[in-house]
Amino acid sequence: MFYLITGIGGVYALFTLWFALSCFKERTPRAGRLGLLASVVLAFLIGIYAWAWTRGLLAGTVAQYIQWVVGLGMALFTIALFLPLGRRPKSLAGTRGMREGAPEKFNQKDTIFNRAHVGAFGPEESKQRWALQSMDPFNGLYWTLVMMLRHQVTGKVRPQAKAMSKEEITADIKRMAKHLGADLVGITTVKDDFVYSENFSYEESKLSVGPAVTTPVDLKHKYIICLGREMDYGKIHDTLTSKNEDSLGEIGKTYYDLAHISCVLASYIRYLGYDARAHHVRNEQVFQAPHAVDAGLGEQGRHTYLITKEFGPRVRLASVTTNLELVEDKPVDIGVQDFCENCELCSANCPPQALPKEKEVTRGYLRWPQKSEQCFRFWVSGGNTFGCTLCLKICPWNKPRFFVHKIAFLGASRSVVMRRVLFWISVLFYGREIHWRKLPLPEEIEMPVETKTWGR
Ligand code: B12
Repeated sequence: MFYLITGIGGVYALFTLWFALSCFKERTPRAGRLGLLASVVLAFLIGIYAWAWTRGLLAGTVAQYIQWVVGLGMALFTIALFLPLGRRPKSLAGTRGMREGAPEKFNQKDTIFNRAHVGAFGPEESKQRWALQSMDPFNGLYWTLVMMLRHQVTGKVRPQAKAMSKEEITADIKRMAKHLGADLVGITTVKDDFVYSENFSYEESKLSVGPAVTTPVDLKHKYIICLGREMDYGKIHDTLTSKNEDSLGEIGKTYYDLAHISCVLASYIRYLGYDARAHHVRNEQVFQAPHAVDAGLGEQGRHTYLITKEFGPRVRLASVTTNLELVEDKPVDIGVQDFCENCELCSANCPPQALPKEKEVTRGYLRWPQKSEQCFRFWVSGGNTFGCTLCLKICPWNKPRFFVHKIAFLGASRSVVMRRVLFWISVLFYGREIHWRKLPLPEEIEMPVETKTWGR
């Protein structure tokens, strides 16, 4: 029993030390200091135990009995961290498992950005919606590039289709998506409930002056290829600090990466002889997150967007729809529903309180809702609040891909025991509150290039 206790204790002490060093590297010094303290305490306890054992102080029957209980307890606890415990089979049904009541279509003109564009919140906020997003280290160039890819989502289909089996072509497309830069790829069928009824047009809907101009959506494709791209941990860490521009720049960059990946992938499918359309931030006909849930990329978190096993919520999404026959992926149960029901760090830390605590039935699905107007108005209320990503930053699933975190999420995606441990580590080591600072709005705001040709 001595070797079991010292062995497991030693592994925990080393793991905690590794955790502490990782925390310093990821710029969370409080967690690093506490981790260091915990590893020293553990090492000290193991040292005392080893000393007492070698001196023969633990040879009595009671001491032996206690050692058995402690040793077995430690072993069972460690195994329980990785056993499939507390699974939610309903998650394996994806969005179908969340259906409740009658679904309703959503018009893209009613998203909060597009309402702001045509002046729903006044002329100043409609301009800020464009100007503030471009206040990044790249002077908003990525956003201009994405806008240029607005008209590259469709194209000519090659007349002779390549003959390949469904399995071969699916593997080929996934390989190509990764080659182009996607970190995650999954395939599902297009769900009509998550397709906009109409598309909003920036060019024809005059800035600050309603009404919105829209075109009906007629998406006939059967399959959707969902693409995820990781955002840099360090850059997202800077959200709502004096270095917020870096975080904003990373958002623009990832949007551009995905616009490029989705447009080129759609083009490749058309080259194979099948119709395909890219959907990216400046030209999309679908809600990305629920499709990604069905494609097995992850699950919806309390903050309403997708949490993945690989990067947590720190991913952006785009997609390609096609009539090419593909092999579908299946939704996953990685423990997010259970975790988020017991963790409210994102809603508690949302400055405009835009994340309600309870799930609600919204347009036919029981899911976590978001008060988008509150979120958006906070974005345009400061010099560094545009693109606020605090709910993502504080999410315990948002960790860099260091070894210690990979091990923790391997367990969390399987076992309820690891999920509870992880939550308490988040609260005790990283803290319950996130620190942020709002900067004043700039006096002059310059409109970005892409808006220059629109009516003002
Ligand atoms: C408009 C918009 C916003 C608006 C409004 C959000 C809203 N809920 O409407 C505002 C400004 C608030 C916003 C903020 C953010 N957004 Co936003 N947003 C969008 C956008 C462009 C359109 C969403 C939309 O049509 N909303 C209107 C209706 C549909 O909203 P809703 O009823 O609340 O439904 C939302 C979800 O619940 C989900 N959904 C709808 N039906 C169903 C059904 C089921 C079963 C499920 C599970 C989910 C689900 O889809 C909607 C968007 O997430 C999408 C891109 C896209 N096409 O999906 C990105 C998108 C959702 N945003 C994204 C992100 C990352 C953010 C921010 C973190 C900002 C940032 N810095 O990056 C914050 C997070 C705020 C929050 N907690 O939600 C990512 C999410 C990536 C992910 N991991 O899932 C997306 C997909 C953009 C992208 N291409 O990557 N966003």
